[in-house]
Amino acid sequence: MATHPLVTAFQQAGQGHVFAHFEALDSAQQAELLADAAEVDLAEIAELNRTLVQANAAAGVDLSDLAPAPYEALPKHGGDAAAWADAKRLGEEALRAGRVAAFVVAGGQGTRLGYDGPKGTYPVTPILKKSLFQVFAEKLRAAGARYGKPLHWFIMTSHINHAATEAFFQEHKYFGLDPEHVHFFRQGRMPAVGFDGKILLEDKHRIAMSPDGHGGSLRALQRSGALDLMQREGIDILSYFQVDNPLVRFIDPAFIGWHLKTRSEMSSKMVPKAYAGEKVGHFCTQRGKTVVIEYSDLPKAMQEETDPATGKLRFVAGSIAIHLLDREFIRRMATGADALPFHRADKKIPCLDAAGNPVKPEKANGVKFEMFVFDALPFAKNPVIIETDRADDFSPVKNAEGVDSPKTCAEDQLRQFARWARANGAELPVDATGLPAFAFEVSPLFGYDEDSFAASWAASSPKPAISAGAVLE
Ligand code: UD2
Repeated sequence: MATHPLVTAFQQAGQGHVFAHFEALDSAQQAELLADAAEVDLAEIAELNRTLVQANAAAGVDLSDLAPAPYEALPKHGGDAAAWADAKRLGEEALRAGRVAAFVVAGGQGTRLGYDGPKGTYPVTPILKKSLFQVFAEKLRAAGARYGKPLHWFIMTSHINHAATEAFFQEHKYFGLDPEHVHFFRQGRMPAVGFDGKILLEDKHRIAMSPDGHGGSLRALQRSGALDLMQREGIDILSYFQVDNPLVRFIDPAFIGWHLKTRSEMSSKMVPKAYAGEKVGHFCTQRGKTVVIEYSDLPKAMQEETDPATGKLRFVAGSIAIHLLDREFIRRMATGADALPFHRADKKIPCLDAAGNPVKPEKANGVKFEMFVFDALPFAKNPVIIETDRADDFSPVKNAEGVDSPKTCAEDQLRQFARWARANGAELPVDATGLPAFAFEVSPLFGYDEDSFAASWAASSPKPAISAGAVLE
């Protein structure tokens, strides 16, 4: 039998071992291995081996000439109230014109949470235990009704959770959304390599592949036809958020307005870091460009550095992974000369040894390659960063216990509900942190932000009773 061209290509690239067991596989397995192999860009892997694997992790991230990035402060912190009001008006106009779509990256594996299943299916609300996906879906429905334009929603999954994610939406009838407006697509994958640059096998018929990072979303948006769909529908702004954060205001008129009025191609929200070592990216400038330096890459001394005049943290602007991206900017990043760099992550990767026996490594034995979406910022024209209130935008579920856990997230939701209710005159006892004395829940369909809550509250007669276990719908 003639050698398959992929086998030849792998041999020529010094990766022939991938097919070491090929002859012993049955035809279905051979087809599986060939399909995996077809996904691998050998030239890209050779380049990454040269620049990231052989160059060693010590090559690291460029920290030269870093300075804190400027941002638009909230009016209560000295920002220009008239400019914020103007931005909000512009954003509302764009929403009424149907120019905005939502985009959640949900390809991650939720390993830290120890939850088996797509993370978006995780129950988060305090009383009804609605899933993350349901919370987002209802926010979207409510915003569509508010602005008189149903919104499109793009959901990026990975190979591991794609089918389960789609099934979850079908089972729940898309949470009342029009299925024609909900679009699932898979992100790309990258093979893992050993420290010697050799592609690792997960099994004799399987390459050890993993998701290519949330930065892979830019390529995947192009490849899946999402950008073309946006273009046909007259949508030019994509609102990007992460699946783990039910508080996120992904339909935020002021943010959209800032993006529009500064003619920004990619905009971001920041919160002042809660403490020096908080695990968020840091917005910085570097030789005239905006960059995000991940917490793991910024030396502790810089994370802790304070401004001598104010005593406050110098690199204070934390990235909470909420962005707006222009459609054509995404297309340029996905297809043009500008491309996101890959980051190296050393991991324990179960694989086969040279003899074909399974290995369960105790320490890191190889490298995974991932792209980060915020690495698009230095390529964007006029990137703008705006401040947001953490309490209004950010309380992720990442860990089973402790910080950023289901418990802290449920409490932050309760604080938000209580804040909205009290601002509209409800009598509700809260403690010094704003946490109400009992649990209740506000459906996003009643209110998903301050304004929508206030509108529903004003329209309610009599006013909803808020007591333990109450649900405002
Ligand atoms: C991310 C940011 C961090 C901060 C924080 C806020 C990075 C590297 N760090 O940290 O700066 O903003 O979030 O919560 O982004 N995902 C995919 N495909 C992948 C990998 C991830 O869709 O291949 C999704 C994942 O489903 C989740 C999001 O990206 O929605 C973030 O992933 P993470 O939990 O790995 O990010 P984390 O907490 O390290």
